[in-house]
Amino acid sequence: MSDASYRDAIFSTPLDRVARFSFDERVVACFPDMIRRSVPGYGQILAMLGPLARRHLRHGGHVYDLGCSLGAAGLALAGQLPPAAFRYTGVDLSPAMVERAKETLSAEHPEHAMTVEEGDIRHLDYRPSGMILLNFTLQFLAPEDRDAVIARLFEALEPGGVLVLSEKIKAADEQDNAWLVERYHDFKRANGYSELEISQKRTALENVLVPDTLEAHRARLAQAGFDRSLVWFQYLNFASLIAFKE
Ligand code: GEK
Repeated sequence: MSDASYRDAIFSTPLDRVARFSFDERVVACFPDMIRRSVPGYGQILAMLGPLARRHLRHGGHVYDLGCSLGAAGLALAGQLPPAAFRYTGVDLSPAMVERAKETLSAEHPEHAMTVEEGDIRHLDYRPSGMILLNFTLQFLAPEDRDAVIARLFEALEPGGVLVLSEKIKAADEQDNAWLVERYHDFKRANGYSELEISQKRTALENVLVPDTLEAHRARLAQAGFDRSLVWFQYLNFASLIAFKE
């Protein structure tokens, strides 16, 4: 990804008051490093977006990337598909993310039709789209807002369209969940995060990132009208689903 990427040390010093996690300039600067070291399977999920688009998006179809951050999904698609294959709209609430995503996409893939807009995915005026990506974004919305967003995405999808939904998840069984969370912390330790960083980030994300179970996700997708959904990827407590609109 971008060469202007710094190592994530946001939670490496004791903070008097642990800051609530937000997507500000400080996070943007180290975002590629942070997400790679803290989201198991992030790279594998991005790597499958091209093949999924090739299979499910008509030639020249439109792709929404909601909560696009620095446009990593757009970069992955443009790296795998020719310019005429798709049109991309990234949307993010954070002005700092949008600015950097625009710069990166136009610098790396000037031939591809890719735009990035600042916006709140809860209130967007959605255009018809053939593929919608929610890559680790729904989890940051308040739980009471999630049903309505998924229902609106179902409406925006063209027949034959797909929604790719990647999320941090919670296991329904408490013991299973504890095991997954502990192994996830092992994953972070193995990726160089200290005990202090792990515990401070955990506190900062409390009430900001509230995970659902896979069962809750699938029930929500069905409720919104999706004919079929399945989990196509899972690594510890991180999973990606694909939902089909027939
Ligand atoms: C990736 N998809 O690299 N509207 C728009 N954006 C929002 C909203 C909202 N209501 N709430 C949060 N965001 C990316 C990774 S990161 C995941 C997604 C993470 C944005 C927020 O500003 C941030 O950029 C993104 O959702 C979540 O493939 O940091 O773990």
